[in-house]
Amino acid sequence: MEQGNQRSLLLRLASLFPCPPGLRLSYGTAGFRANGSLLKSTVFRVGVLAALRSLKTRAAIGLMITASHNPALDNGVKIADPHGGMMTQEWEPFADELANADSPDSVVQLIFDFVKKQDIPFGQGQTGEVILARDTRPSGETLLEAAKQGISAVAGVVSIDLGVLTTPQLHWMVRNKNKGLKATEFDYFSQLSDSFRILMDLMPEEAVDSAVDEKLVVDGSNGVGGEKLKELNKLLCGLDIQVRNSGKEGEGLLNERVGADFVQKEKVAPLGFSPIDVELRCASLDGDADRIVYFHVLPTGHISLVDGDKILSLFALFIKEQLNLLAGHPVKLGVVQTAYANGASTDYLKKLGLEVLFTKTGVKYLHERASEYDIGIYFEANGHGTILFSEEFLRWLEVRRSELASTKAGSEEQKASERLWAISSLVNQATGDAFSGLLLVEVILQYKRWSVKRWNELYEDLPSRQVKVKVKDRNAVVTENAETTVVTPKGLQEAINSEIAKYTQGRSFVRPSGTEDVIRVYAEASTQDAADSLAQSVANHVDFFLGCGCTTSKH
Ligand code: G16
Repeated sequence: MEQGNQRSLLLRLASLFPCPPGLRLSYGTAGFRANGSLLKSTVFRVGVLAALRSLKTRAAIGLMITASHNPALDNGVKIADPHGGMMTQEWEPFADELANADSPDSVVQLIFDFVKKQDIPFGQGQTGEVILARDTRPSGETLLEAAKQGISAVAGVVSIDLGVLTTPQLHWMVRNKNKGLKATEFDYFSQLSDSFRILMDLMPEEAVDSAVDEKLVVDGSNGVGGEKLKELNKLLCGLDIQVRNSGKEGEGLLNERVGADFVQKEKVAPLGFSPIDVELRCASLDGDADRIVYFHVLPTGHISLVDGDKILSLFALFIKEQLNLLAGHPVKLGVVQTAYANGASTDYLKKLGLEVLFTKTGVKYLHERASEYDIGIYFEANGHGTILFSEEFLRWLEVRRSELASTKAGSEEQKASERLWAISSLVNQATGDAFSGLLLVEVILQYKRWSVKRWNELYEDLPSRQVKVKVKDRNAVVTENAETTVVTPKGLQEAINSEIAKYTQGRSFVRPSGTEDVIRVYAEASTQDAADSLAQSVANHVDFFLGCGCTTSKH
């Protein structure tokens, strides 16, 4: 298409999606998020951006409509790059400018300037492809249509609408498609269930004979995860998952007192779970099924939470055990956490002899650091994480597997090589995935014949509390040192330090959320009362420094 025609097509379509007056958005921790009714122009523009990214990378790009753990009326949009991970951070400033441009003319001008700067083969006969999906939010369908319009505004790029998917499914499909591998939803379910079966088949006999006698029940957060998990369950051998809060009519609202975010932050059982469930092994997904936490219900109705840190610890322990059985390769194994990681988990991982790195909040940061290892395990305490295997390590493992299959078949060493291979195929290599995380947890608990209670005893969490503070401008808080030190406003960090000093084992930090319009406060101390009180005093300082006299709410 000629440049003049391309310009007028963009202008015409951009004019159909005016930006609501005063709307200012930032790409944030995981894409743009706001009330769904405000997002049509943003999603249209992100559609254009995804199409340009496809032209630039000459590969398929993913576009997901979701606001994950946010309330049902919110929505959001994020982009998956060709490798299946989050969009390169280099394009985030352009995404921000584009989303906030105040007129169709400025949208078009920004696009043409960016195309020139990035040397994107735009209007030169180059073709591209954007794969779209959405979660179950009421505004999802309309926003997906806006994204398609944005993609259609870029000549040569087509959209492929995959309808309702979990976020990790879409990331997995983008990665597989660009690697020339099978990439349908059925392929996704098959890969997970096949590798799960291989791991179950490699189970030591004593473990098979004494299966853990707890039923697994999963809270689907009334989102996309519940129904999809039921589909996966049909293909599983050796595990039967019951799903509650699957989002069917009458079961409640998306993320409303249910789901991984609620359970992890509030430390209470989701709706639909009660003391009669004491004998069950329970897990919660979040709204788009990229996070998972476990818990078990206590007779008092409280829960004992097994968060992302404990999932990370379980995975690290098991991978290390398998590597110890496998001679011949100095494997660089490392773990990545954020400041939210419970101090006790970091101590535990270090005692296991592991290198522990810290990054800012956001899987895009953790994923990047974890990919520097042969095997890199990353998890946020909120249950978002995965295990990454480097291509080089997998090449080595493939050779070693076949050597061991012919020289030491049936040995523990040979089985360890097969287990690691199966784990690399089970665990989503593109992003954190509640389903693959759940299946690996289930395998390991079965290998070890551990109940959730026994797993929880790996180490004792330091009591902690999270609160959020509504302020006038959350961007007024700037942090450094992986979000553990406030740089501005001046004086706030000193105030936090003086509170921390009052508590045994006290630790606290504050940061602006990238998905909600709040400042998050985290505190840890030697007792729950002390952690609660530290969190509250720090929240009061935040309120004072950022001065809006607004409410502070739990979690
Ligand atoms: C997203 C990110 C996570 C992050 C979470 C909360 O999760 O992918 O890495 O931990 O937001 O971020 P913040 O504290 O900045 O609001 P999700 O599951 O909501 O997509």
